[in-house]
Amino acid sequence: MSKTPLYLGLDLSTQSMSALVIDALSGHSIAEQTVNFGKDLPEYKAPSGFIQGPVDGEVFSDPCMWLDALNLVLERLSKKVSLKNIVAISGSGQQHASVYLNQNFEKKLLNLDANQDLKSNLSNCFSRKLSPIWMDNSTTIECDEIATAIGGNEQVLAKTGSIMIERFTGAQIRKFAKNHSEAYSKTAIIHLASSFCCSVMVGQNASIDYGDGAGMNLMNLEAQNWDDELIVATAQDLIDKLPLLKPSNEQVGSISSYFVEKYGFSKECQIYAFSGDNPNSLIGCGGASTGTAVISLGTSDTFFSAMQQPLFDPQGFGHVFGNPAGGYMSLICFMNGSLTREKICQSFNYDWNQFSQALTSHDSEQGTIELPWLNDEITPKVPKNQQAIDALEQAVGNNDSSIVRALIEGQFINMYLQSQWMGELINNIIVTGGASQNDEIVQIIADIFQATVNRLETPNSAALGAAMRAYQAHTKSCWQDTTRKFIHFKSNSSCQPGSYNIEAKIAEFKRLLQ
Ligand code: ADP
Ligand code: XUL
Repeated sequence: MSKTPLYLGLDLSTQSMSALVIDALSGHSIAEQTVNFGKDLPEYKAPSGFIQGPVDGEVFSDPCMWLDALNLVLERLSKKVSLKNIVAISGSGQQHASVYLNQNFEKKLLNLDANQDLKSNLSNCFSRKLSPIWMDNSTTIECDEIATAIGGNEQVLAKTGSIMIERFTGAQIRKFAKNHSEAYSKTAIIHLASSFCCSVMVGQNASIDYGDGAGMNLMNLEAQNWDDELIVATAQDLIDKLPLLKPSNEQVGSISSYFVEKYGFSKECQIYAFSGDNPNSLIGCGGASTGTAVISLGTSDTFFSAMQQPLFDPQGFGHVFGNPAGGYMSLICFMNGSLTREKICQSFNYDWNQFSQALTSHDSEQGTIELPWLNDEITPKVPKNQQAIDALEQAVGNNDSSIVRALIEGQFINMYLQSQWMGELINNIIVTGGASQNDEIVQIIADIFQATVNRLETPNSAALGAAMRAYQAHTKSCWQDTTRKFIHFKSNSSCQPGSYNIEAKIAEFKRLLQ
């Protein structure tokens, strides 16, 4: 077993919790473990990690499921790696999700009983049982109310880098405060998924970093602090319920004795601020400085890159977040990502190999495209497209698999069009996330963006980015050296663009929109 310094990155995503350990000498990952919420924790009845709420557009996850997953992933990891050699930890969380805790939380964190699991320790600390997550789009009314109070969405955009967005935490908090005022008043602290997980690891309330904090519609990007006007417009006494905002490389403290006793971590092991999955992926894909665009194909599809100065999307669909390496990052997020690809796959009763065959057996020159919105979309904001749903059903009936390519090209034509506000000439793209394992999807991306596309040794760039952030903060290395040390491309996986008539496809896409 290795005695060299090891760094751990945790990633609490929509569908799973993963842990990835990097070795500071070799610069490689030496262990990776994942707990899949649906498969490993079926008692939560959340096959993809979330459940729909009673009101249209509501989507929740159970924070106790996240705690169970943390126990399980560390237990599995402890069988592969000697955890006492881990010198520092950081982490990643799906963005925007919020966790509501009562006054017991802080006291309980100080005295976690290592003979019990985390859920049993913390079960009486929640003032809200379920956490609304990034897929929740039920807060249009609250978005309008807050924007009106601030003087319109232009003001909100200038302050926070995004117009009011349904899934962002501010509107979610307002809805809870309005509809469940008693439970809201019993809430002592509201964490993001990232800062919640960090608090548990360190045994005290942790701060929120600028990367994830920017996804709340509550942080003033320029001042890097809570925005007084937005806080007041969002909910009563909110400032008293929010953690502090801190840079992403903040040292939060030593690991809680719970993890020392239960899993054999060293008590010297340091915890650094956790951040959002996209900011972490930026780092874990080698995109700390400008010039590399990243496409993450997880539950959501996202497109992002580092930015020196904030530049805002005039249409209001894009966002500016804090870059954990300093400065900013741009981001656009698509709801019709992997779950839509799964729906297409399942409609034909295909596995991923058959899905890939369908993609390659129809050539793009001849084929048409379809609008890719089998579910409601947020970029752009459009309801699910009945024409596309009918076309898929008809194609399944006729056993016509050309629709698979038509829909996937539609997904990435939409991404191409929606990324134009960033104004960057993109020659190089890193593709990450679960679906980046699919060579045919990656080829379509290379063709549409006319860019070279590379992949990393691990598709779990959020966990890798978190581990790299722990290393960088702990050793105070520069980002260039950190990136050079830990970013390794998958060999023979570089994908070159083929010929593609982008103008004709865009014209067809726009015709379908009419
Ligand atoms: P998240 O981090 O949001 O939980 P992941 O990055 O782990 O998600 O990606 C999970 C998704 O990857 C699954 O929903 C699945 O649809 C997709 N996926 C896995 N393998 C393939 C493949 N070979 N082709 C296309 N999609 C895939
Ligand atoms: C980004 C977003 C998603 C989540 C889950 O704004 O909502 O990408 O971070 O991955």
